[in-house]
Amino acid sequence: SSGIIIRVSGVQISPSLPFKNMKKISLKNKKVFVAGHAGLVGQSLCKRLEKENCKILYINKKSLDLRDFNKTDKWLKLNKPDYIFIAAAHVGGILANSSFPADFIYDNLSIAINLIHLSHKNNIKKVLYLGSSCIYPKFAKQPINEQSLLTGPLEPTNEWYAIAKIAGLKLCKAYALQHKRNFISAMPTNLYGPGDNFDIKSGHVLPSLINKVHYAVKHNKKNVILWGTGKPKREFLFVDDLSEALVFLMKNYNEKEHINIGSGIEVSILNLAKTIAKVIGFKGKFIFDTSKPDGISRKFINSKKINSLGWKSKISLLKGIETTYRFYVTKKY
Ligand code: GFB
Repeated sequence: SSGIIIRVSGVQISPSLPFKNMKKISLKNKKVFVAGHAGLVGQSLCKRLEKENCKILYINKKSLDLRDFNKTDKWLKLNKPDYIFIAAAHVGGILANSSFPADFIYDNLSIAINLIHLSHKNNIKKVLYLGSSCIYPKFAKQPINEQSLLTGPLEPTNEWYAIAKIAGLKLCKAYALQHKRNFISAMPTNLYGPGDNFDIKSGHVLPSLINKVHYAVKHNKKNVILWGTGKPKREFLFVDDLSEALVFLMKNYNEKEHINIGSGIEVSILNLAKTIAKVIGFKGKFIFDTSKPDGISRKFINSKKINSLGWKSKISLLKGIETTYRFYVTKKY
């Protein structure tokens, strides 16, 4: 074979392969199903996949309920995708998560069970399942590495969603172990971008604050209410950076262990609010509603593994918020 072989304690490592099992695939002319194409991740991913010259398959929620096993099976048999990105999920901010525990656990478990089992049944070549950084224990050592999974109790405000996401990544691993399936999973940190849910009640902090601050500027309000104390920290990743990572992993990553996708950009909620105020031009004050939960105090993930494979986030928080705000105002991206 070509290339130099280094022998370390009897194990052969080729320097051209940054990690074991590296088997590059091409998406060119392949049928790629983006489950959840209309969501924050799905919209950005479909746009990114256009560069791959693949055939993107998608289906509206109203036409196919992914929680329905038989209908999903029928659709997969008819459309025969080669690859699947599972970006479909029931998502929401801290209040939605704590108000609708049954919906969050049932919907996300059903989507994961159906799509992963049916991908096996229908011989899908490779699946990439999307988790979330809330799967990690509340008191995990920061920055949180992949091995911290299931080493302690979860954050109560999102444990229902987290349990479903943990089940999803374990399903991928189980089918990889038992049936040699190339089903991989990725754990992104808090995401944002155009196409987000800007609703004040159900949205995540960043789009909700864009909505609130924009409203305050428009109506000459002096104050904007922040939930909790403003002290918790979050790591924010712009969704187009995530899409780059997802395509990269689909092409290059074949390990059974899940992999973190973070930006390294961590800010307190108050500083996030100040950055949003700067972008929108809000000169008023932030006041705190401490009857609302803070959630986890910090969840900064360790992205050394994906960084060492060659992916890094590129978009700064300021640039990402500007792009997201432009979308919020113009609906154009
Ligand atoms: O983004 P967020 O709703 O969810 O809230 P999590 C992050 C932080 O922002 C919390 C505070 O400390 C909130 O109290 N916050 C301040 C606000 N003002 C607001 C506001 O107007 N709206 C919102 N939504 N928050 C989610 C999980 O947790 O993270 C999901 O619920 C998922 O399961 C997602 O994992 C990535 O970051 O706390």
